[in-house]
Amino acid sequence: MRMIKTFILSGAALAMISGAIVPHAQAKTVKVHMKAVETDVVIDNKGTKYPAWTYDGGIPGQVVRVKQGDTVDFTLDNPASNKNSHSIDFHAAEVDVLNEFAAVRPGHSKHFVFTAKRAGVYMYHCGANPMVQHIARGMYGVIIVDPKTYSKAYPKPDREYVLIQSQYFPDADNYSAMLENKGWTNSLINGKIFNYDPVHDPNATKVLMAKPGERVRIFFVNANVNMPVAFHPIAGIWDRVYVNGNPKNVLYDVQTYGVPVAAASTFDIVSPSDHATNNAIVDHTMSAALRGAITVLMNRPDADPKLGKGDNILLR
Ligand SMILES: [Cu+2]
Repeated sequence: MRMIKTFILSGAALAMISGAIVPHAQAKTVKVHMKAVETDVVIDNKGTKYPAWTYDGGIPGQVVRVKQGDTVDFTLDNPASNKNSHSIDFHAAEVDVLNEFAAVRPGHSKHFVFTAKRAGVYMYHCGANPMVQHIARGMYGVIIVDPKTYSKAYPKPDREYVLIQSQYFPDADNYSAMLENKGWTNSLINGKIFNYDPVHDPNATKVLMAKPGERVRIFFVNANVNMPVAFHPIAGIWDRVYVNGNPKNVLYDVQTYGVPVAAASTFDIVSPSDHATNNAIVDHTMSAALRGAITVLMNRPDADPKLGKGDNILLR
């Protein structure tokens, strides 16, 4: 009896302690709101405009981030000012394609709830007809479902960045060309050609930064409509690749990892700690790399301390 009492007491004490020291141990409900916006956006570093379809007016849409077990309470508004129906398809949701993911007509809204049961990094996108055009014109983003805790297999990184790649079709109305994979002229990274590459585009002003030796974690989404990605860090080696972003699916010491269309994975890179270096993170598929899919990661002691931290992981 005495032993049972002690056991119960220590159980309660443990629960209290673990509640205090393990952040986000309890599942939450996270409200997410998006608005479909048909608008011109700038798709390169010199200001070229493109008639995009977007979530909330930008490409890509907002980063949605929850913990494994959290519930997402989601609303999509499609204002009456839009010409087209739009929808959302969260790859992290296990629901009914004909219900939750159904198209929403202009002037209507859609609300649904799902629980993010499986840790990982997932694409979301518009699935309204014709889907190829809704994705190619910019309606995509990422939902990160963090595992409940960090671990030896999935250590806490020093910096985090989101990179989402897509194909750019300047002829925005020609969806049959998109289906045939014809007429794409460039690759976009987070919505812009050579977004973070001042080496190949003198108009580029942004790069990713870290300090030498830091563990940099990249959440990568292939939002191309037809092209797989050969994801490679030039002058580096992926220390770990988490397939689909799940800590259970870990690969070590990988040069290039293939990311199919509509897939996402998580990539850790650790640069030499004793001197400054640079990496060029590319889709090694030449038709993509040389037309926009190169991102510079600078590893230097004076790296901007704000980059790759907190909400600053998708650099706009
Ligand atoms: Cu759409």
